[in-house]
Amino acid sequence: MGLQLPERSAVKRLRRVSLAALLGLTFVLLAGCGSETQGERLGMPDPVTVEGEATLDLWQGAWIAALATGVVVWGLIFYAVWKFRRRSDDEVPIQTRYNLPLEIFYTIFPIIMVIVFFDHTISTQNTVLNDPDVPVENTQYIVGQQWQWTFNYPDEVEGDDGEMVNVYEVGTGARIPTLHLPVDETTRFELRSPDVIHDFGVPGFLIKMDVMPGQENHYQVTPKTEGTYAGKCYELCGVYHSRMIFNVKVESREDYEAYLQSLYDAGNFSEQPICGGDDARTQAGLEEGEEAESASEVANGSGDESDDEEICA
Ligand SMILES: [Cu+2]
Repeated sequence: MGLQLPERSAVKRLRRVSLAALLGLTFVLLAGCGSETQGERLGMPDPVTVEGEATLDLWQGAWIAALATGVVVWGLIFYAVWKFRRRSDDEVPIQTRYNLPLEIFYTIFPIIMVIVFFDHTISTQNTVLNDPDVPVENTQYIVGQQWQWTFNYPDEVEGDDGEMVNVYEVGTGARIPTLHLPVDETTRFELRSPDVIHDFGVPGFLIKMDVMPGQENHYQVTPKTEGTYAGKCYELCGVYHSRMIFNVKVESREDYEAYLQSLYDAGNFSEQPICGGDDARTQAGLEEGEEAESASEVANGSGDESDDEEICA
């Protein structure tokens, strides 16, 4: 017995499927217009940085393109299923067919799509990693160490001897550190690790990046609004990985400078950015005295290093 569908119900079903596909496409296209809710952002958090908006555009654009392609493909599948169905028990539909224009289309079009996706990805990547049109106003050295973060602000505060010094905050398992950022200024994060791979990210930045020993990774953010945001390590980096949480405070330039000065006043300053705090390279299970030298001692001990890029090398 062959499959025979009553003509009328099949037509109705096709209409219903087409209508559903059209509604779906309309919803998706409209979703790109507002971006006020997480649904409209297709699951992305609300971007708090200029760079995050570029990432959101890429995300939404890619989904719209992918879903539009899906609708065309599904439409063609249903059309082919309907048009070339077996019409009677005695008939076997033609099994081979070719259509040269169609074959050229489905070969060339995906290639064009990949090129367009690639182009948009590269331009967004350039924006979030190092936009040549946007001058970097602040550089911060972010060190991920087992199992907390050290935030360095090099050459930001004038020391008592008139030299600009680096000020820093070291987080510990018991004290969650706060990274301070001036609003409406572009800050570049230089990511360093003295031990294992960590991953530095804040959901509202719409970017996270591995912090790898021996690798100088970086990205930049331009926060748009003042506020406090939560961040964490996104790479399972050891037994106390879950303690690698931190806060980000976006504030005015005056508050930012006052905070940096408070770090200096508290004695948290050095000539060069420090590579992790006292907890760095402290491994659970090691006997007392067997522990590796703290990374800050390592960094401070090699005080004649003048190149900032040497940090955690
Ligand atoms: Cu980590």
